[in-house]
Amino acid sequence: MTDEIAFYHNPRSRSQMAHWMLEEVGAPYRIVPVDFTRNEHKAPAFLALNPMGKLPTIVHRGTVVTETAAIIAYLADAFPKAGLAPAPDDPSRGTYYRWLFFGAGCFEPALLDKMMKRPEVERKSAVGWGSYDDVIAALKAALAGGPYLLGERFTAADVYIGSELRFAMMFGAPDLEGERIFDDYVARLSARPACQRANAEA
Ligand SMILES: N[C@@H](CCC(=O)N[C@@H](CS)C(=O)NCC(=O)O)C(=O)O
Repeated sequence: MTDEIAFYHNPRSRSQMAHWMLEEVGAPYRIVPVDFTRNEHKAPAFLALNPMGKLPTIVHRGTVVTETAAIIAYLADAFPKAGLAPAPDDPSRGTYYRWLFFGAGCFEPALLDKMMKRPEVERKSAVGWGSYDDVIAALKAALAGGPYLLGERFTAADVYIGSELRFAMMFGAPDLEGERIFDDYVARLSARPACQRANAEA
């Protein structure tokens, strides 16, 4: 069975985050371009892989992986030589999981609320991400010890959270611009050769 990853990709999408991760781990991969304007992501062949009709999607050793955070975490484990995930018995694995899941379960929905101008719910205790302000404050606190989410160690959690932050700042999400801690973090991540290689095509 080939070790090459089939990477279903459109540079104008979240698959850009997976692209950076593929470059970080040095995985052998082949891009399968998906043209949104031609609705290729809703074609039966693609829906058979990902019934959501969404990117990113990868196929590795016969297994389909979808969901950006899952793909990033999967690649960190599948290519351990890159050292981008703490070992399962390393206590910092907990911190690592924490921020990966925070990215998918809190940061993304809070960000989309803001960007789509959805009104904040009155009972933030009943909403998993509380509020945009709480999420941003939590991220700020997490990065205070820097330079990365796990302190001195760069991990796949930085690829995911960092990609979301880059995206949020690019689109002018509130309370991020001019915040030294976010500016420095994103600049640090953007300087990584793997990030630059992935972004070269975008
Ligand atoms: N929960 C998914 C969301 C993926 C997603 O929404 N991808 C967008 C591109 S950024 C997409 O493929 N949209 C095409 C569509 O839904 O028609 C993830 O985290 O990967």
